[in-house]
Amino acid sequence: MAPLLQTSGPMAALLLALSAIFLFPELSHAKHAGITRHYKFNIRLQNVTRLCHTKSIVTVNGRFPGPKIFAREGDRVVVKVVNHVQNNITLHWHGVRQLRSGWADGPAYVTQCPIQTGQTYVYNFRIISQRGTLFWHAHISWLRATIYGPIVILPKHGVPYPFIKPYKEVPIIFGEWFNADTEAIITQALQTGGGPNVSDAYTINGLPGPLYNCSARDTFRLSVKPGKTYLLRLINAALNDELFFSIANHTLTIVDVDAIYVKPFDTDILLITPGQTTNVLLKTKPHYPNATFFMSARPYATGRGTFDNTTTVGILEYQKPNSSHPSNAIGIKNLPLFRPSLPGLNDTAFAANYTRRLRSLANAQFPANVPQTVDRRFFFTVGLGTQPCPKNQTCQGPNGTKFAASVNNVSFVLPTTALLQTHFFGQSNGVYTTNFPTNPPFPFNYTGTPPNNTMVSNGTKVVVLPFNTSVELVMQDTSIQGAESHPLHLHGFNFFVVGQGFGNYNPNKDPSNFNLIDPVERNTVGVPAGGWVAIRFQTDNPGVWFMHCHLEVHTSWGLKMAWVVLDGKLPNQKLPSPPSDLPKC
Ligand SMILES: *[C@@H]1O[C@H](CO)[C@@H](O)[C@H](O)[C@H]1NC(C)=O
Ligand SMILES: *[C@@H]1O[C@H](CO)[C@@H](O)[C@H](O)[C@H]1NC(C)=O
Ligand SMILES: *[C@@H]1O[C@H](CO)[C@@H](O)[C@H](O)[C@H]1NC(C)=O
Ligand SMILES: *[C@@H]1O[C@H](CO)[C@@H](O)[C@H](O)[C@H]1NC(C)=O
Ligand SMILES: *[C@@H]1O[C@H](CO)[C@@H](O)[C@H](O)[C@H]1NC(C)=O
Ligand SMILES: *[C@@H]1O[C@H](CO)[C@@H](O)[C@H](O)[C@H]1NC(C)=O
Ligand SMILES: *[C@@H]1O[C@H](CO)[C@@H](O)[C@H](O)[C@H]1NC(C)=O
Ligand SMILES: *[C@@H]1O[C@H](CO)[C@@H](O)[C@H](O)[C@H]1NC(C)=O
Ligand SMILES: *[C@@H]1O[C@H](CO)[C@@H](O)[C@H](O)[C@H]1NC(C)=O
Ligand SMILES: *[C@@H]1O[C@H](CO)[C@@H](O)[C@H](O)[C@H]1NC(C)=O
Ligand SMILES: *[C@@H]1O[C@H](CO)[C@@H](O)[C@H](O)[C@H]1NC(C)=O
Ligand SMILES: *[C@@H]1O[C@H](CO)[C@@H](O)[C@H](O)[C@H]1NC(C)=O
Ligand SMILES: [Cu+2]
Repeated sequence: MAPLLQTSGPMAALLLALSAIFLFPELSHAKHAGITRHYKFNIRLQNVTRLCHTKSIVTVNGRFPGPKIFAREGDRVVVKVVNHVQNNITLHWHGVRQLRSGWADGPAYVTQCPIQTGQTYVYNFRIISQRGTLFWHAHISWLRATIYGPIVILPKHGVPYPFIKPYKEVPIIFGEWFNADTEAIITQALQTGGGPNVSDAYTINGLPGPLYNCSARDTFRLSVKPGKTYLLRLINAALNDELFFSIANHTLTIVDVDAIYVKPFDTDILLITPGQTTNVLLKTKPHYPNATFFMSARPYATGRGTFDNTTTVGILEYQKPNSSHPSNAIGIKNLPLFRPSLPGLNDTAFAANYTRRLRSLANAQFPANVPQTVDRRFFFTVGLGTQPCPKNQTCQGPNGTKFAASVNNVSFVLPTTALLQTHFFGQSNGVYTTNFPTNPPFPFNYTGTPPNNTMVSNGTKVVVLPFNTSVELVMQDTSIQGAESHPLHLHGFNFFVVGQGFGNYNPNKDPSNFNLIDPVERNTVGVPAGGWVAIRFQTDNPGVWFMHCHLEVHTSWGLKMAWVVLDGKLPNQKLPSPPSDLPKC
C-alpha cells in the first residue's frame, strides 16, 4: 500500500483505483450495487367516499391506495414511518426477502412491537435478486384493509426484461371496500365467535367501478393506444378473497409472479390470491376497435361461509388515432361495450388448471435453484376448526361454538412482545415453545367426513431450524367447516411449488411426480380446496419468519405459525443487532 501512495501522476490514480478494487471487491460492482431510495410515510386519517358512503380511514400520506414504492434490483429502500393516529401500526414489505434484515419485515409481535401513536420507525432493507411487482401493507389486525400500495422493482440498469419491452407499465391493485369500520368488524367477530361481515365491494386501484350503486364515477380507466404492449402489474391486496381477473376480448401473457420471472404463457383469465402478484403483458388490438372493454374481477371461493360475491370492473378504452382524447371523451355511451366471461365462483377445476401452468423461467440467467435433497420434512394440515364458547356467553360460530383456524391443530396465539427480540436476546422462556408439531397430532381422512371433535388447541409454538436447512413442507387442506383454498404466505423466503393434488397427500406415491426442474418460485401459494401442495425452500435467512394464511379472517382465527432460523457460522450468515429505533412493547 505505501509505495503506491508515493507514486504520482495519472499512473498513481490508476494504481489507486486498482488497489481499491483489489482491497474492496464490492467497489468493482459499484455500478450494480444500487442506490438508496428514501420515503416518508405519515400514517394519517383521511375521509374517503365510496358507494356514497364517507368514512375516516387510516392511510399512508392521506392516500388510498397508498403511494408506490419504486426501486431497482440491488437498491436499498429506507422508509421512515411516523404514526399520527390512535391505532398501533406496523408495515410489511410483502415478498421482499429481507436477507439479514428481519428487523424490517414488519408483522406485529413477530419481528417487531407496534409503532405506537407519535412514534417513528425507519424500515431499512435491500432488494436482492428480485424483479417484478410486490406490495407493502399494514401487518397488524385488519388495518391492511386501507393501508397498502405497490412495490415496483425494475431490473438493474442496462439489464433488459426477458420479454418485449413494454410501451407502458401500469400497477393494478385489487382491494376490498367496507362501508363499516373494519377494526370494529373483526373485534366483534372475535368476540361473538361468528364469521365477520363481508365487504361491500371489490376495488381496482381503490375504485369499485360501475356495477355498484352510486359508483359509476369511481371507475378505473385504462386508456391505451392500438398496437402497443402494456405491462400490467397486478396485485391482490384484498383482505379475504381470491380473485379471477379477465379483460374482454384480450389475451394476457403471464411473465412474472411474486417478483420472479416465469415461462410466458397466454390466458384469457387468471387467478390471483391475496398476497400474490402477477405481471402480465397486454397486447392492444392493432387498430382502433371502436369499442370499450370491461376488465373485471370477482372472487373464487369454496368454503361454507358467506362471502362478497360482487364484481369490480375497470374500463379499457382506446385512444382514437389522431386524437389525444380517449374514447370516453367522444362519448363512451355510443361505443359497443364488451364484458369478459369469468369462471363460476367455485370453479376449483379452473384454479388447478391455471396454477399448474405456472413454471419458473429457469434459464441460465435466471436459474431455478430448487433444493434437490431434503434435510427436514414437515406435513401440516391447514384449515378451520372450533373453540369452546365461554361459559357465560352465547356464541355465533358453528353449533354455538367460536370459529377457529389452525395449522396442525395449533391455533397460533400472538405474544404480547415480539418473537424476534426474545429469540435474539435469548429471552424466549415463557414467550414461545419450540414444539410445533411436525405432523398432525391425530391423523384422519383430511378431505373426507370431518372428525366429530373439531376443537383446536392453541399456543405460541415455533419450529427451530439450523441455517441452510433444506425444507420440504406439504400443506394439506382439511374439510372441517368446508374444504377451502388457503393462500399460505411465507415471510423471509421464496419457495418452490414442487407438487400439488386433490384428496389426501400420499407420501409413498406423490413425490415421484414432483417437479424439481422448473417449479414456480413464489412467496404465497393457494393450498388447493380439498387438496394439498408441496413446497421446498432453503433456510438461507436467519430470523423469525411468520407463515400464515393471507385470508385475514383465517389469520385472525389462528391459521399462522412461525419458523425460527438460527444464525450460520460465517459472519454474513448472522442476523445483525436490531436498529436503535426498533419499537418497544
Ligand atoms: C372527516 O370528516 C369529519 C366530518 O365531516 C370531520 O370532522 C373530520 O375533520 C374529517 N377528517 C379529516 C381527516 O379530514
Ligand atoms: C369481442 O368478443 C365477442 C365474443 O367473443 C365478439 O363477438 C366480438 O366481436 C368481439 N369484439 C371485438 C371488438 O373484438
Ligand atoms: C363506432 O361505433 C359507433 C356505434 O356503434 C358508430 O356509430 C360509429 O360510426 C363507429 N365509428 C367508426 C369510426 O367506426
Ligand atoms: C350473492 O349472494 C347473495 C346473498 O348470499 C345472493 O342473493 C346472490 O344471488 C349472490 N349473487 C351471485 C352472483 O352469486
Ligand atoms: C358450484 O356452485 C354451483 C352454483 O351455486 C353449484 O351448483 C355447484 O354444485 C358448485 N360446485 C361445487 C364443486 O361446489
Ligand atoms: C385447462 O387448460 C387447458 C389449456 O391448457 C384448456 O384447454 C382447458 O379447457 C382447461 N380446463 C378447464 C377446466 O379450465
Ligand atoms: C364472562 O366472564 C368473563 C370473566 O368472568 C368476563 O370478563 C366477561 O365480561 C363475561 N362476559 C359476559 C358476556 O358476561
Ligand atoms: C352440536 O353440539 C351438541 C352439544 O355439544 C352435540 O350434541 C351435537 O352433536 C352437535 N351438532 C353438530 C352438528 O356438531
Ligand atoms: C376420504 O374421504 C373421501 C370422501 O369421502 C373418500 O373418497 C376417500 O376414499 C377417503 N379416503 C380414505 C383414505 O379413506
Ligand atoms: C362420530 O359421531 C357419530 C354420530 O354421532 C358416531 O356414529 C361416530 O361413531 C362418531 N365417530 C367417532 C370417531 O367418535
Ligand atoms: C386457548 O384455548 C383455551 C381453551 O379452549 C381458551 O379458553 C382460551 O381462551 C384460548 N386462548 C386464546 C388466546 O385463544
Ligand atoms: C399498542 O401496542 C402496545 C404494545 O404492544 C400495547 O401495550 C397497547 O395496548 C396497544 N394499543 C392499542 C390501542 O392497541
Ligand atoms: Cu403477508
